[in-house]
Amino acid sequence: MEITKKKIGELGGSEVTAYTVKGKNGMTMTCLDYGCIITEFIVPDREGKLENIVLGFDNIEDYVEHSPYFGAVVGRIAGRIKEGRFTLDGKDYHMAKNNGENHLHGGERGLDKVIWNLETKIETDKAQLIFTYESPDGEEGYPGNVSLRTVYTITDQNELVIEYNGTTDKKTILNLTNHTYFNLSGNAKSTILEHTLQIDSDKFLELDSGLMPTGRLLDVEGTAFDFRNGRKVADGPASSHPQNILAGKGYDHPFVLNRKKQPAIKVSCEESGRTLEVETNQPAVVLYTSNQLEGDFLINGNVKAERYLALCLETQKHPDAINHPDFPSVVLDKGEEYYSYTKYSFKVE
Ligand code: G6D
Repeated sequence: MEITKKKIGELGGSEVTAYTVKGKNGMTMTCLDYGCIITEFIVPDREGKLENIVLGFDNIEDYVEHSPYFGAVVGRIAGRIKEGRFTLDGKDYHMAKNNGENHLHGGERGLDKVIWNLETKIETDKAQLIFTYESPDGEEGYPGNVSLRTVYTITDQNELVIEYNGTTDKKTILNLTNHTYFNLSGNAKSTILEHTLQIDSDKFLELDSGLMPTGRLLDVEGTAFDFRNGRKVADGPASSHPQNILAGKGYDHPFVLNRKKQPAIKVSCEESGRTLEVETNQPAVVLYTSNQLEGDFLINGNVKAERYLALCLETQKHPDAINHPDFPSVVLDKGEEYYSYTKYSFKVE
């Protein structure tokens, strides 16, 4: 393993640095201390061809101007909070409504838009990028001084493990995820519509027109949401199911993981032979198929932004859980530790 770094620009008077980790079996990952953003992820296809399988930019300005959370850690609360408000121990909190009438991905300046401290650790067959950030009490309207740690572990077995730790000095809410957009065809040469996706999930969360969970869990049986035995992503945009249509003709839904088998999720690309397997300790995963990825800008240097160019697998607790007592709790109290684990394994078939 080897790690190199280089300054790629400045934001708000602070330097932004890119770190590149190179494994011995072809995997190379580059990320920024800004938002822990994964900007490039190179893995081999079945012929050994090394290509990038994530959406990103090669400059910081494009991230600021165009990025829909490409590659970023999002939070303090991933997903939406209805009307940007919640009550904790009888106190009402009101936060930015940065997505229509709702709060999304930690607000106007969420964790994807701050510069984290970064230390590196290297061993023979793995390397770690250890990001830390002290989120002050009241940041984006969230209570508590929260100490955050994100660790990316990259191995010579072409795996990426993402772990989050969080502690607080007073009761708060916390639910982080990574918002990387994957496209296993390589260099986004095709959309993900022909990718095959498998998710070990019997239920998904019904969304309202604002993409907020209604609280109802819907059965995947007999719908385009049934990924238990594998299904082409294209089935979503082609589906007449009201939830596929409501999401902008695709998926933007939390799936409740059965947690009976690992990997919980598998993505396959017949064209390249690449596969991605996901294991996690989280109870849910939001599948987003880039239904809203449109705009007049280039991604990865030469790819025009277009819908269905990639898919996100945002492992997390259920969105808006603070307003749904029957969802797994996102409350973190003083003396408790928040911990989240997700492993991405890249293989070929
Ligand atoms: C859209 O609804 C989707 C979100 O799920 C996604 O995270 C965002 O675009 C990037 O708002």
